[in-house]
Amino acid sequence: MTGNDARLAAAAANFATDGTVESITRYGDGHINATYLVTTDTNRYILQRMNADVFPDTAGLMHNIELVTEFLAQRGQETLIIIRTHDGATYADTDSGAYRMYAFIEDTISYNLVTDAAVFREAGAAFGDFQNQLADFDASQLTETIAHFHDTPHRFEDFKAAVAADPLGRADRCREEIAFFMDRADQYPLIVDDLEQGRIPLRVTHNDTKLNNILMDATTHKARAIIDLDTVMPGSMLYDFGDSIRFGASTALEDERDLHKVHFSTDLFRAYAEGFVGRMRPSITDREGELLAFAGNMMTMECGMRFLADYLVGDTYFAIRYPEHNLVRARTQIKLVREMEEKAGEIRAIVDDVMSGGAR
Ligand code: ADP
Ligand code: GN1
Ligand code: MG
Repeated sequence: MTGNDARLAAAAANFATDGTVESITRYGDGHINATYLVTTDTNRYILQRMNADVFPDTAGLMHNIELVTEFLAQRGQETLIIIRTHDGATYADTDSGAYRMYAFIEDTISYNLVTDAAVFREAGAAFGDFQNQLADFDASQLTETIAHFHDTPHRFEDFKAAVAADPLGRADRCREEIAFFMDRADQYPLIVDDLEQGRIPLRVTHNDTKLNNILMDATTHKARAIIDLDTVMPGSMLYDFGDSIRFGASTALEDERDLHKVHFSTDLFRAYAEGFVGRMRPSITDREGELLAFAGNMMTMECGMRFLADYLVGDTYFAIRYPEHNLVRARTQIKLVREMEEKAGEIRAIVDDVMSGGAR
């Protein structure tokens, strides 16, 4: 047993699992938490070492998740099930960090790439349902787990600071990519300003709606549960719509190195919009409807500048598998934004059609 195995075994032992732990292995493709599959002789669980740099207020974070999962479960929605510690706590503080455990949601798949538009339409419907379900959740109960999470102008300030500091001398290798984000500075306030001025409503949103944060039934391909509830906070539905589009309306993985494979698919955009708007149409305001066509651009620019900033400062935020990983990710985001810009007219026409009830 390695030191790490021993630490994980000790962490898992805090939780009230059924059966005897047989194995603990690394699991999934999240960029933030360290996720493990725990197998006992009778059951399976997810063990996560929470990222304390990203989420410093562990208690606040877990309280949010407790409230949101209870609220969803009461409405009959399958959701994350928190496995408590032997002391009844929602997480365990150990020498090697704070851990939590969830029941493993069996017989599901999560996708890193959309291979079938129907899956993406289903994801849209599930995230639409999520917002509808949380419409009467009292948002004042929620802790803001990451301040300014989708405040794009704020993200841009961080990005400029990273460029200015350039602690590893990496900026020279990505002047074009840096210029891409500098050139679009006038676009960043669009959604946050509307929220601040009350032109669009503040809702309870997921804020991290990439496709691998939703589990689909392995047999029926219907959405089962929305996971990764760490960033459920007050926000705009445009964040949730836009972030799903950023990740799922691409023809390639988020970290595809061959940019010839990376395209923005208007067919996939339409599929997601049909699913999401199909569930939310009655509550979408005129202004939200107008901004839907731009939400994907905004969230993709924001995520792209976050990846590039992280590359510049030495990869302190997103987990990487090789030194240029964050730069590769930033480049796919740039390619997607360029194509969204080229296809803006078509995207707008799809939104108008879907908003007026059109579906193919
Ligand atoms: P991160 O914040 O690092 O993205 P996630 O909470 O999204 O971490 O978990 C990472 C991955 O682990 C998910 O994309 C999913 O594949 C898997 N996963 C997480 N929780 C569960 C669960 N309860 N049941 C099954 N799979 C899960
Ligand atoms: C992170 O946690 P994960 O891997 O689902 C990040 C998102 C980014 C995403 C990019 C808390 O999501 O904001 O959009 O990576 N989550 C956090 O893939 O920063
Ligand atoms: Mg995740």
